[in-house]
Amino acid sequence: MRPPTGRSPRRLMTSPEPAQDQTPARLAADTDVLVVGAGITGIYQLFRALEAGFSAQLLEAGHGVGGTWYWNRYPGARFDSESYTYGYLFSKELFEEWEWQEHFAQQPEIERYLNHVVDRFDLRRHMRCGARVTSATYAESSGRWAVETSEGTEYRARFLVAATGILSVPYFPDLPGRQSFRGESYHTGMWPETPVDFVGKRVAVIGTGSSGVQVIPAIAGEVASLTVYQRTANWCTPLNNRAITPEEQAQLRAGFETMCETLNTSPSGFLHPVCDRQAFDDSIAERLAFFEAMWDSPGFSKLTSNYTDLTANHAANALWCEFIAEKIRSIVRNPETAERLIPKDHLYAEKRPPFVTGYYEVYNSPNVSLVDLKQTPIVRVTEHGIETTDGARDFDIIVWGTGFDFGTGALSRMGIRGRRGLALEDHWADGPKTFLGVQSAGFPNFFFPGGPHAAAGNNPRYNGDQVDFITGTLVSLRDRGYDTIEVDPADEERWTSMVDTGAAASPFGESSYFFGSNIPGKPRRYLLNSGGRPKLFKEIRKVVDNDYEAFRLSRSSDPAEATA
Ligand code: NA7
Repeated sequence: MRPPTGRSPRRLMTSPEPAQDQTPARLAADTDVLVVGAGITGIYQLFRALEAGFSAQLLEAGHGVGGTWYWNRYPGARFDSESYTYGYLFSKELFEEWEWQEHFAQQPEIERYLNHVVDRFDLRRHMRCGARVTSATYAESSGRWAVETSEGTEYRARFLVAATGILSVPYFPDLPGRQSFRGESYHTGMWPETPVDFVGKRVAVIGTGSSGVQVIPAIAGEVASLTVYQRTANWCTPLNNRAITPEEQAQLRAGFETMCETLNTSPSGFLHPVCDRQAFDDSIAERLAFFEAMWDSPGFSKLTSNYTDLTANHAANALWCEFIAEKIRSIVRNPETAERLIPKDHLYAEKRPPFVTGYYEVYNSPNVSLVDLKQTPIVRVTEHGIETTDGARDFDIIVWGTGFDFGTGALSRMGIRGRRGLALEDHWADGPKTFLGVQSAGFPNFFFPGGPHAAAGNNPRYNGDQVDFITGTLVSLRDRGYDTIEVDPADEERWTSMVDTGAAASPFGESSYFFGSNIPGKPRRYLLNSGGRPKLFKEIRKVVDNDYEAFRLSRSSDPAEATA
């Protein structure tokens, strides 16, 4: 793949060159494509747009690139998808030259990788970090987006691509006194660049989702005391991470094409082999041996390679849960603590299952204790610590592993205004409405790859499909002299209905954040697409084959467009 280095971007036929003498003082850039977010999707979108010959810029709120992998720099943060299946696959050279150290890389390595990609493809000069988008307004007269940032600058673009992520707006529960705590307070999703010193400190961790259960074992050995505040126990299973051997590195390089093919035909974007049996096809002894093999298998294969009826058949799922419960009882020495760590209110994968390294083991340490918030809820945060119905404890540090406003959080907070000033957050007041998880009606030339409604599974794989689709669409528009594209409301309605009705087929229950249920007042709508990547692929192909009939294409010089 040829990097865009040194190419002079071709501008869209209708994009005027910014006239120097008319440029307002605050105008920082005027481009064909403006990308928001320097996460894995935004970096790829910037690369693709430049490669296709568009002028492009990227704005990022963080002071460095990486998105999720910039903000979530807490101790223990790492992939739970295999590193080589999560990274970019658009360039074989890149794949060959970057050797991941572990099957599930840790945050510092991931951040280094994304910085390497940015430099390798000479993207940094097209990026502006520390610039948070505060508003984005579509001007119908010019057919262009005007985007303002926290720096007080304005950017204009024909196409706006928000690659702002689905897990990028941290959620803090509205607990009385939260602001009054005088010690140090950190959210896992907004971790400071300067490392936090936990040594000898009294630490509280609130939340036992994927982030909480990663940070807990990572700091347990350093702190004076660690108190874990758990509201809902999760079905945690071992990540089974290990270093990638030199032989495996060679195999990965030699098998690149085959690996890509497997990933592209896997519904959820993993390499894990699919099981050929249902749970009750096996005898009790065979099932036990199979579950042991699952327990020892890497990451998400406990879901993707498990019995085919695991999530559809409650009896099958209950057997797997009982197996995990026995594992927890065998690891955690205090029987009461073990029972509190075993979920009683949901089956496996009804909530997003976390993967852990040494998690249950930490509860055997004398300096670690577990508070069950179902029995003794938090009453308030005090100046010195946390008070539950069982009394108060003092802390030096509180870690909030309390999750994110999933799917729509960032997009609803960016001040996006489409036709006739339509606010995206109003258009989505009852839940997101999208076509292919990339566009909404009433918001011409605005795309949001990696947003809600796309698929489910190994995120970069299907977010990459969306970026490829968007880039191909922009090229097609340019080739045919169009400069405006907007999805037909009927197709938005069709895709949104498909997502809503397909929610019943999702393994995730309504109590999972995939339905927005962790945010008070948020509409309970499914935010993924249970048709998965195959459905997304199929529909993208149909759109292209049918000459974009789901979209209205126009020229900004058309009178209808100018006055619409
Ligand atoms: P999650 O998975 O949403 O977990 C959030 C945790 O915070 C979860 O245990 C919640 O308990 C807990 N929580 C939320 N609100 C409260 C209050 N008010 N009191 C106590 N505990 C609370 O977020 P993560 O950051 O762990 O993981 C998000 C994704 O990042 C993950 O799925 C990966 O894709 C990476 P609850 O279950 O709601 O009872």
